[in-house]
Amino acid sequence: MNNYTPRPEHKFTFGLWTVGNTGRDPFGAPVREAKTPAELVYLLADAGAYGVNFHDNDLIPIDASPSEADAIKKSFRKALEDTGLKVPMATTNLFYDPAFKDGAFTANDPKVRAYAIQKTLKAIDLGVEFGAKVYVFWGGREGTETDSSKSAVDAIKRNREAMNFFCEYALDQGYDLKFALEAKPNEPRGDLYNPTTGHMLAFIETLDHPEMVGVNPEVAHEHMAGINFMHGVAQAWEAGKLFHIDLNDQYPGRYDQDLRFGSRDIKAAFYLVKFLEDVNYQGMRHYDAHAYRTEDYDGVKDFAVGCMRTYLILKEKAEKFNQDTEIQALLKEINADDGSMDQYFGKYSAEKAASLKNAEFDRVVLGKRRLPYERLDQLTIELLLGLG
Ligand code: GCO
Ligand code: MN
Ligand code: MN
Repeated sequence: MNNYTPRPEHKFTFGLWTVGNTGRDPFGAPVREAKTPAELVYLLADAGAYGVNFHDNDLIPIDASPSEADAIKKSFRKALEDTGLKVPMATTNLFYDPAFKDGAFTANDPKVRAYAIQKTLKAIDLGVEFGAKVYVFWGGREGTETDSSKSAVDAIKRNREAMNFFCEYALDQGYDLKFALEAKPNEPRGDLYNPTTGHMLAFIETLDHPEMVGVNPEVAHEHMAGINFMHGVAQAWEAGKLFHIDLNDQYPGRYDQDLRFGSRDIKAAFYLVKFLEDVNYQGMRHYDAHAYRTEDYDGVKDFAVGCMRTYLILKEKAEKFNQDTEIQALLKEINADDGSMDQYFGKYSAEKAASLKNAEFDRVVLGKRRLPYERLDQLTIELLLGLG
């Protein structure tokens, strides 16, 4: 046993749809036989995960009869009891069925919107039944191919009304539940509304119960948008809104790849893990990724273990970064502060503004100061490459 062996206390979770992904893609048929939710629970427990999350229809097929649903729930519950795995998060599938081809909460057809709300109310009940404390909303079909079809303002208003409805519902039911909104710029729709975590954070502030709603940022989604994931996570964290996180990896500018965590941009993954560990993020480390299509279920286990090992390795690297004398000396130099400027910072006062306007700064000297970021970055790279 080494430090990199995933264990339940690390709070690693996977969606049923991740390890249960059969490798079907727009060009090809499944390459792995489907496993039941209970079988996937045993697989995840074997890999060292803490928990398993699901969409309503990952657990209960959309057309299951009540007796079929009961039987599935029974065997799933038994697998959870046998393994000790938890269900920290649940969500609704509002993208697969043809009924949602024009969106769910934002669809133009009011019957589709009402059905989407109904499906979500029932899915929330199902998640809570299995102990979920976080409920994720990912609006995979909440968008357009042609903006002739829909008012973007109406779409935002419809989405807001639905979220307000769910908040009141959770309060009414006395559920101990928080909501986490997951942004994605595109795919499966041509363009999705609220396309980044930043958009979501702004949207949340317009809700009736913003305190109940946070975000679920995903590495791949922000990388698809070509932006720095850790910055978005930091912004969410600073706002008290980092309720959940979807870890995976992604080359920018490509289709949604859902790669094993840290397998593409090690440096970005490092800064992310370092951030989560430095701020002592208490939430789940959830993987929303899937194994290559070339794998069988042994490979799926390799994939799951790989996601978690990479996190633990990067966590150790972050500790090394924080203890490295040369890195820390450089950071001290870069952040040197003799306190002489404190008089100008902080809360505004007319006196402060007046004295700042009279202060003298040597612009040329400021511009000449060397900031040794090349050395700092090289040391970071060497640490990641195994030196130091
Ligand atoms: C995707 C999304 C989904 C969501 C999931 C939970 O790109 O398909 O990331 O996997 O995370 O629906 O809400
Ligand atoms: Mn995704
Ligand atoms: Mn996701």
